[in-house]
Amino acid sequence: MAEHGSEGHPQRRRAAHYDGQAFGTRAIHAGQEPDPTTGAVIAPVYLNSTYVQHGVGDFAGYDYSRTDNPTRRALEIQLAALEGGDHGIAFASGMAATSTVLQRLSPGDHVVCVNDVYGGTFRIFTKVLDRHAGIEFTFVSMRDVASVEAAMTDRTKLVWVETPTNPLLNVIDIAELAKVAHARRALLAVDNTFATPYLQNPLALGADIVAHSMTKYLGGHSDVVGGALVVDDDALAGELRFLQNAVGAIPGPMDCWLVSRGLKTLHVRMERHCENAAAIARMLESREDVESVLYPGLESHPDHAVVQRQMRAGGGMISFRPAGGADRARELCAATSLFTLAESLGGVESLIELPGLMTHQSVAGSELEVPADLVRLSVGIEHVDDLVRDLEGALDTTRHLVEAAATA
Ligand code: P1T
Repeated sequence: MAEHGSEGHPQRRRAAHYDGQAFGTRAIHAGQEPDPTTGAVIAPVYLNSTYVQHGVGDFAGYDYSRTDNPTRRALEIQLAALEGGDHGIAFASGMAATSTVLQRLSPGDHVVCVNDVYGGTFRIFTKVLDRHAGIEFTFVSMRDVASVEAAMTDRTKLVWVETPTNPLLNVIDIAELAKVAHARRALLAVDNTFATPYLQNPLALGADIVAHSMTKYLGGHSDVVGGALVVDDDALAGELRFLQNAVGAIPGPMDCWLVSRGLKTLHVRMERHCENAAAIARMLESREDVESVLYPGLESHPDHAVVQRQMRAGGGMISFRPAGGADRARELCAATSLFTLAESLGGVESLIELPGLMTHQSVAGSELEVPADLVRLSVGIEHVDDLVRDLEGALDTTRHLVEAAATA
């Protein structure tokens, strides 16, 4: 079995071939050429685990599907072309992609991580990788890069950031962070799940690794779990591809095909996610019974200047704290009808959740604990008037809890 995936399907072009094409064109065409044997316009789902060898070691680019599979390879080229990198590497989940980046490190190595991350990322760093791999983690606010500089040591090999962060939607300056990481010879990895390559391209801003949960906007329809890494550097890609094959946390061909299909409409979906979210954020901000609204597209967002430099729009995620405290926040999550109460994000349908008790339960009691009254919205692409009406209705029906909290 080959150690590394072969660098290409004989008929398939590399991601760089699509340089110069606009985002929407790359989304639809990169890696998605018609099938060379049948002419099928849509790249087929290659549901096979192994490939014929005409003599020992004599095969047409693929030998075993953990190592490489044409449907997965088509997706990996599409991902690379959208992030503007040379190499896309797909995984079975966002967490599998994240842990693969950390598997490059050795006991005693140190990682500086932003102090607001997806609860599962915090969990694998502090409950798995520190104990089993002996990697040390320091969590710091990265809104001021001086605190990142101060946290770095001679053992720091990696800086890990999400931006916008989950769930507080802080926006971190990627270009500044890259300078700080590189000054100490550390790599910068950016989890770009919330922004997507349509809104933000970390490699172009100096990052070394882009990580994704493809479960979210990339797949876009809440019907598949997957993860991805995109890098430019050939040697780094070789290491990550080695781990992809050696560890084996790969996505199946059907899952790859679903994400490829989702990616073809990413640009169209993101436009509507952003428009809808901006309108909803403005509505929430105008209400007296909402205490604060966190949305990168609002001028009131504390990192708005960074947003304007590095993002094309504010994205589809909003967090807010209603007046009335945790009791009202909890009631509110159950009072909407179009916004479905569920974990995850990035699908065409709108979701609502309470991070403190749901997606971020694993940070409870830690320095990363999120406010108990924080409500998170993943704004979908339904008609905005219906979404606004749904949320206004839920705010109105739970308003009595504002007075109840005040007199308690
Ligand atoms: O669920 P998975 O595909 O393994 O992705 C993990 C992950 C990684 N990075 C970010 C920024 C994420 O938000 C996630 C998953 N997040 C949720 C399930 C959530 O509801 O926030």
